[in-house]
Amino acid sequence: MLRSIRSYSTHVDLKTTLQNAIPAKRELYQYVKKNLANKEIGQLTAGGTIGGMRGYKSLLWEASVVDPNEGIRFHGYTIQECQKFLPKAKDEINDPKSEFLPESMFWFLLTGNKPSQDQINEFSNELALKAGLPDYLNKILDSLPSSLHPMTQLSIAISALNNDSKFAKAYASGIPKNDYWEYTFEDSINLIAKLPAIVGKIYSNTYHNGEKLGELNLNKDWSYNLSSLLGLTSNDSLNLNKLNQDQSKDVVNLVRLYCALHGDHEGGNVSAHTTHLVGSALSDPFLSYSAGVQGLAGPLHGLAAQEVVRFIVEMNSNLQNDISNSTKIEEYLWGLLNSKRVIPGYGHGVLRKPDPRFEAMLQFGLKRSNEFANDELFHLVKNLSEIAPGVLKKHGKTKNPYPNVDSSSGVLFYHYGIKELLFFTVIFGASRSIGPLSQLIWDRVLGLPIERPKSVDLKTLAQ
Ligand code: CMX
Repeated sequence: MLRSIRSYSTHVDLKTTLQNAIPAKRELYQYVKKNLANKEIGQLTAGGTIGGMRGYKSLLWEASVVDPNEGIRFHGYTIQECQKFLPKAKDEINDPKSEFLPESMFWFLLTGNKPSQDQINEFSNELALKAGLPDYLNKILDSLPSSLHPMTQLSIAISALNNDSKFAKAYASGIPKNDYWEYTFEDSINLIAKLPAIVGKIYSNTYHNGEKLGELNLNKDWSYNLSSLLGLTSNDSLNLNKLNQDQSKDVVNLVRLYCALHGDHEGGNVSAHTTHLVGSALSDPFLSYSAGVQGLAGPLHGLAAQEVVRFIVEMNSNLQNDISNSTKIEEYLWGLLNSKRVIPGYGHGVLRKPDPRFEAMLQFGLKRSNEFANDELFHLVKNLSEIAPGVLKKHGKTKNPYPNVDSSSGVLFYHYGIKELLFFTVIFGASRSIGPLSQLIWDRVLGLPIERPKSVDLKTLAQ
């Protein structure tokens, strides 16, 4: 049963809802700062310092926590709970196959309050109104070679938007520290709003000669517009993959679920931590998140999304479509491990059980059993999730032999026709904005200081 969650009047917008939550949180921050500064919350060890700071509780992060065994909780709520109480698109409220919206998740992450349907309808509309790209950005994107990795293009586009940063301008004009959050908030909303158009343009420029693939629709939600600009909705002038009405509806819901679930995973992952670190120097949200995107582009983090699909496609071809043959699958995996390669989509820095985001994405396909009945890649991912943990356990190195978030989502997009491997992490990049940017706003509300941990050399550690 769902616990009760605060929700304010349906007429209060996101900024006011946030504003209402600020005094209590500022008071709590001051209390901790004044009274509990010396409270111990863990021990530092030489092993932790040379081992990527695993388990160091050294970052303030408000919206989510990852439990090693249960996975992500957003303000204490599981994925399934969020799926039940967060608002859907206004014209699909009663559709059981329709998923809740990433903008609902952003609202919840940022304020800790459940938004009403009216609030989300208005917020989706605000995002659509702010979605257009300035001319200079279109020109920058058009000037990039299509051979440039789409993640590099994404990072360039986001950092270029700092040309219009309200925070940077306000800071230069000397505003008081207590007001920083308001400009950070405006920049963050503008950035999130523009991501569908940026992502759509990168896709079109890189793979479709800059052709127009869809339209921004002011009456639709953020994910619908993102799907449309990727040429995935059946009403578009160019329905690239010739999806029928049901498939188009499904793929929009895939984008909704994927983006809502990939948005935040507490503070220590590379993209979130990098955004927070760069933002701690008072770099504006565009510069901060652009740095986060560069971290997401690493193969041990978000780029695993592309590596998983490459790996599944290659394994399927190697198995000659014999996807239920566990002996052959095990042999294939041992081949990888013996050549010192990792199994993409498996393992995690914190989790010690299968990632519930993996399960939720797998369920998306399983619920559409007719649609996915003949999709060998999807079924291979499922079979692999039952076989690979045993192999990794025997291999004996990986602390978490189970599938992570990147394991299942790529093949779902592949099914609906997004087959350009290098592009997968760009969708992750659009999604990941919502968690780190919510935290960046809180960083400015609380006035967190510049991050400056102490480093130590090996000689000192060896003493
Ligand atoms: N396949 C093979 N070996 C693996 C492995 C995997 N999937 N995951 C971990 N290992 C190995 C590590 O390489 C390490 O080996 P060495 O001791 O020789 O260096 C050993 O097991 C211990 O690693 P760990 O403590 O279990 O894992 P880390 O916290 O160091 O790394 C992660 C976590 C995700 C980088 C790692 O599991 C990995 O490389 N996985 C494959 C890539 C991937 O799926 N990344 C996506 C993660 C989700 C995301 O952030 O998007």
